[in-house]
Amino acid sequence: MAQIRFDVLTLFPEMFHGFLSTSIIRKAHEKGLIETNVTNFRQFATDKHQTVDDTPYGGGGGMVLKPQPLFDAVDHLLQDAVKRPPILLMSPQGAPFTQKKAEELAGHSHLMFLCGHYEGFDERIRQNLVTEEISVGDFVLTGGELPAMVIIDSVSRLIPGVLGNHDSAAMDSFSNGLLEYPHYTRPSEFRGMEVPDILLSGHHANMEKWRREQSLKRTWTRRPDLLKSAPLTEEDRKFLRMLEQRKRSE
Ligand code: 4G0
Repeated sequence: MAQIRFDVLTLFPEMFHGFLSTSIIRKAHEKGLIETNVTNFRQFATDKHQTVDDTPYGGGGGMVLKPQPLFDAVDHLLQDAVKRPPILLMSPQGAPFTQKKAEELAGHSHLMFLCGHYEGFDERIRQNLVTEEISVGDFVLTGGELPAMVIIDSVSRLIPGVLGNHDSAAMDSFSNGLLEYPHYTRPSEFRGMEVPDILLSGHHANMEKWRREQSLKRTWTRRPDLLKSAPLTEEDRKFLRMLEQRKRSE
């Protein structure tokens, strides 16, 4: 049995084909670590035109996604399920998706994603089917498919065995609450651009100190909001105070 199963409900299943057949996600499937099932909920429409939307009560423009095809699709997918998974609605009005949320979702054995291309979802879908409404950022897309792929990708890489030891999830940005330090590889000089001397010194403690300070400096410059919740040592705080002083005196 896979570590985690992703069920996706969408009107555009083809959008997932490239994603699911590529690189790390494909390998995770081949290793049996993750399982993804993409369903076109149009197949649960009951009329001969396979209608999934209708005009809104109260008038006004646009179309609203009918509740019946989605409720029936979820019932069908969960008929043999022992417990109900989180049912996530991809929406710009949702709670912000974060690394912390990815870690929480990675603790489940089953997740279900509802993707729409509609301004309007019948409110009963939200209130009685969906357990969480999630947004991947403050922007609007033509549909919830890309956000669902974003979440599936970020959750999958947290499943043990999906990433090689090499790029393990414990190593990256956010795992220590800070942005990453700059990386360099050979050559030590390229078109006149040099690698910082300290990284060529071989002095392990100095290199670690430099990396920590670069992380702190980058976070301070680009994402000062992250410093409020990052675990910082007294030495980190001292370095940040120095950056503040230096800024005030320039
Ligand atoms: C408008 C998610 C658009 C409303 C979905 C869905 C961006 C995001 C869409 C809905 C999306 C995001 C109420 C389901 C589809 N665009 N930022 N487009 N509802 O995560």
